[in-house]
Amino acid sequence: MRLTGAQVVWEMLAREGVDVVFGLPGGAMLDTYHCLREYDIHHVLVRHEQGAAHAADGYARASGRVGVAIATSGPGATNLVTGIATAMLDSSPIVCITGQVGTSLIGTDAFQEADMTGITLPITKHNYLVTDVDELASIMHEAFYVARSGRPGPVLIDLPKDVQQAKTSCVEPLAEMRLPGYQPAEDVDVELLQRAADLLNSAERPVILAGHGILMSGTAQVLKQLAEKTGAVVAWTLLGKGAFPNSHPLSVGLMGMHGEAFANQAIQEADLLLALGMRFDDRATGTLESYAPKARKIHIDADAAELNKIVTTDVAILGDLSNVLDKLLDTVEPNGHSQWLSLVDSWRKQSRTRDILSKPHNGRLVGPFVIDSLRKETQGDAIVVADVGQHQMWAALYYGQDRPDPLITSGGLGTMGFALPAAIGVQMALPDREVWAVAGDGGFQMTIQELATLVQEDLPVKIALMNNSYLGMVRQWQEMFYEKRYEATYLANPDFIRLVEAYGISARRVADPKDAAAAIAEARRHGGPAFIEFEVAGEGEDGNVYPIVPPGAALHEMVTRPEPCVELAGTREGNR
Ligand SMILES: Cc1cc2nc3c(=O)[nH]c(=O)nc-3n(C[C@H](O)[C@H](O)[C@H](O)COP(=O)(O)OP(=O)(O)OC[C@H]3O[C@@H](n4cnc5c(N)ncnc54)[C@H](O)[C@@H]3O)c2cc1C
Ligand SMILES: Cc1ncc(C[n+]2csc(CCOP(=O)(O)OP(=O)(O)O)c2C)c(N)n1
Ligand SMILES: [Mg+2]
Repeated sequence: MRLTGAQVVWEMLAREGVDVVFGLPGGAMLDTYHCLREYDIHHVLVRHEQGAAHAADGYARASGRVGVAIATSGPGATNLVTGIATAMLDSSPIVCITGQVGTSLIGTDAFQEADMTGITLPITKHNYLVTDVDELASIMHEAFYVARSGRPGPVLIDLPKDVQQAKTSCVEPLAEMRLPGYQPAEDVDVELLQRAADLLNSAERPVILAGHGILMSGTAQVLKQLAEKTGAVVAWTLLGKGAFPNSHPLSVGLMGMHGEAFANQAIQEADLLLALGMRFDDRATGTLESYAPKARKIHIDADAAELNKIVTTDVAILGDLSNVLDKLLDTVEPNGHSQWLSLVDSWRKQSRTRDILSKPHNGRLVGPFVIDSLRKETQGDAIVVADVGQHQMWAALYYGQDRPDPLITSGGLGTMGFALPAAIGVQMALPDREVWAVAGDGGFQMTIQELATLVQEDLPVKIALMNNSYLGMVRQWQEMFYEKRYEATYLANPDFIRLVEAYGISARRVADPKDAAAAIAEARRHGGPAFIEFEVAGEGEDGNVYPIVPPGAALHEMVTRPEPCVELAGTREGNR
C-alpha cells in the first residue's frame, strides 16, 4: 500500500485512537485537509489557532487522552504558541501538527515560513521537522508516546508541504521506537520507599501535598486510603484540586498564595510533608526561606528534574504514582493523630468565621457567592473550566467537589483566554458531563471568538462571566502592593449580552444575589450553550481575593479578610 504523507497523518491519528482534532486550515496544510473526509475523524474548526491548542489541552485534561491541534504554517503555527506553552507548564499531553513550507524553501523567508521547531524548542517536550515521508508514520507514533508517557507534555510535528504530497510505502511505524535518552521511570526504589514509610510512621503532624500528578495518574482513590490510614491532612495545589474529596474531614483545601489560611498554617506547622505529583511552584510555596521550616520532606514525582529542584527533600522518589502509591500504602502503619487534627480544625473554624460567605451580605453580588451558588445548584458535579484571575481563585476556593475531577485551568503559565476554548475541548471529550466555563471580563475577550465554534459544534457549554469591569487580579495587586495606582486595569466593556446573543447564544445578566440561583438553574435546563453575566463587585474588600500571601512573604504571613478584625492567620497579631 502506498499513501501520501497527508494520508499517513490521518491513518496514524486513527491508529492512535484519535476521533476529534481541533484546527484551522491554510495553504501549507491544504494537502492534509484534502484527505480529511477519507477518515472517520471529526474536525472542530476553531476561529483562532490559540483556541485549537487550548481545546486540545482541555480535551486531554478531561479525558486523559492526547489532544490534537492542527494549524497551517507561519501565522497559523505561531498562533498555537501560547497554547503550547500553556500545555507545557501544566504537563498536558497534546500533539500539534503544523504545516511548513516545502523543504527546498526552508530557510529562505518563504511565504508564511516560521521556524516552528526553533520557536517551540523550549515549550515542547519534544518536536520534529519531518523531511522524509518514509519517517512520518514512525514519528507520529513516537510523538503520541512521548506526549503521554512519563511526565506528559506537548509535542509538535512540523510537516512541509512536499512531505504531505510525497508518496510512501512506510505506512506503519517501525516495530521498535528508538528514543535514546528518554526513559520514563518504571521501577521503584524499595529502600527509598521504606525510608519514606518510616518518616511517615514517626511523624506527629503530617501533611500530604496533593498535586496534578495524582489526577493524571488516576490515584485519587489510593490517596484517600493513604490519608485515612496515616491520619495525615491533605492540602492540594490549584491543579491538584479534585485529587482528594473537598468535603473530607482530612481535607484542608488549596495551599499557597491564595490558599486556605488553615492549609497554609498546617504546612508551616507540619513535621512532615509528603508531596505527591506536585512541583512546589512558587505560587504554592511562598518564600522558600521559611517554607515548612519544621518539616521533613518526602517528594514523589515522575520527573527526575523536579526532585530537589525547588525544595531540598529528605527522601526523593522517582516514579509514576500509579506504580508507587499503592506500594507506599501497603508499607505505612495506621495512625490517628487526633491532637494534630483538632489543632488544624481550630484553625479551620477561625478561618470560616472570617470568610466572606459568613458575612451578612449587603445586597451586592460578590465572586465567592456566585461560585458558591454554582456549587449548590450543580451539587459540585459539574466540570469547571476556569480562566485566569480573581474568578479563577474563587473557583478553586468555593467550588467544593468530591468527585476526582480536575479544575481545568491554566496554572503554570496563567493564560488568560484559556477557559472558553478549553471548555470546548472538555465538552467534546465528555459529552455527557455538565461543563461550566468561568471567566473574567478581561480574559473572556481574549478568545471570545470561540463562541462561534461553540455554536457551530452545538455544544451545551455553560459560561459564567464574572464581570467586575477590571483586570481584577492586577487591580488587586495595585491596591495592595502598588500604592493604589490603578494604571491600565479599568475595562470599558461592551454590552456582553448583545454580543453573546449575536453569536446565537442565550444570555442573561445577573446583578442581584437573589437572582443568581434561578439564572444558574435556567442555564442548566437550557439544552444548548448558555451565558450568564454576573455583575460582581470589583472594588474594595468585597472585590478582592482573600487570603493572599504577599509576594516574598511566607505562607503563614498571609493577609486574611480585614473585617471584622485584622489579624495574621491563626495568630491575631495584626495585619501586614
Ligand atoms: C493567578 C494564579 C494564582 C495561583 N495561585 C496558586 C495558589 O495559591 N496555590 C497553588 O497551588 N497554585 C496556584 N497557582 C497555580 C500554580 O502556578 C501552579 O500551576 C500549580 O501550583 C501547579 O500545581 P502542580 O504542581 O500540582 O501541577 P503541575 O505543575 O502540573 O505539576 C505536576 C507534577 O506532577 C508530576 N507528575 C505528572 N504525572 C505524574 C505521575 N503519573 N506520577 C508522578 N508524578 C507525576 C510532574 O512531573 C509535575 O512535577 C496559581 C496560578 C495563577 C495563574
Ligand atoms: C495573556 C495574559 N495577559 C496578562 C496576564 C496578567 N494577568 C493576570 S490576571 C489578569 C487580570 C484578569 O482579568 P479578568 O479576566 O477580568 O479576571 P478578574 O481577575 O477580574 O477576575 C491579568 C491581566 C495574564 N495572566 N495572561
Ligand atoms: Mg475582571
